Amino acid sequence: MKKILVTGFQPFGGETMNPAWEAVRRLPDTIAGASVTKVEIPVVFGKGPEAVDKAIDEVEPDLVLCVGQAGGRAKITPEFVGINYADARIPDNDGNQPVAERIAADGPDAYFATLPVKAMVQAMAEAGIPAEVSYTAGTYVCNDVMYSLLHTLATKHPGVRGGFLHVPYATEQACHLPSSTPSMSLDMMARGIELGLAAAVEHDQDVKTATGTTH
Ligand code: PCA
Repeated sequence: MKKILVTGFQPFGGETMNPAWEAVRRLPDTIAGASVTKVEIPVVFGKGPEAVDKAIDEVEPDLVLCVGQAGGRAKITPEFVGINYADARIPDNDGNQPVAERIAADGPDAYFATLPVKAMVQAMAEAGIPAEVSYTAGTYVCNDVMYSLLHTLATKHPGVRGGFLHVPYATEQACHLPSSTPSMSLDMMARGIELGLAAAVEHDQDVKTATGTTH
C-alpha cells in the first residue's frame, strides 16, 4: 500500500484557526488506495521544516503534500515552485522575522514541485472546486516548508514526490473580515485536497494542459 503524508499548519497572524489543518484533518484515512497520515506543524521558520522531516522519517511516505493558508486567495492553489529565500513581513509564531535570507546556504535557488500540479487542479476543477496553479508560494513559512521539503526529498529521499498547496480563508474566518474577502468551506477544501491527492497518486507525470499565467 502506498503512503501519503499530509501536513497542515497551526493558526498564525492573530487567527484562532488555520483552515489548512482544519481541512487536512477532515481527509479520509485512505485516498486512491493509499494510506493517509496527517500531521499538524508549527508556523515557525526552521521548526516547520523540522516537523515535516521528522514525519517523513517516521512515516516513510511515497508522497508528501504540505498545506497552508493563503488568506485573500479565492481558489485552492497547488504551488509550482519553492524558492531559497525567506523574507517575513510579520514575525512567525516564535517571534522570528528573517529578512532577505537564504533558506539553505548550499541549496539551489529553487525547486519545482514534484507533484503533478496541473493534473491536481484539473481534478478539482472537474468537480466544481475552484483551483488553479500558483507560481509563487510567497517568502514566509509556507515557502520555507515547501523549499525545505523539496531540498530534503532531493538530497535524502530520491523517489519520494512532494509539493505544497495553499487554501483560501475558511468561510468562518471571513465572517470577521471585509465583505469582499474570498473564502471557501472547509468541506470543499477537504474534498479538493482529496481529489488533488488522488490525481497525484494516479499521475506519475503531469498532464500538458495550457494553464500557465500571462502575468
Ligand atoms: N500560511 C503561511 C504560513 C502558515 C500558513 O498557513 C504562509 O503562506 O506562509
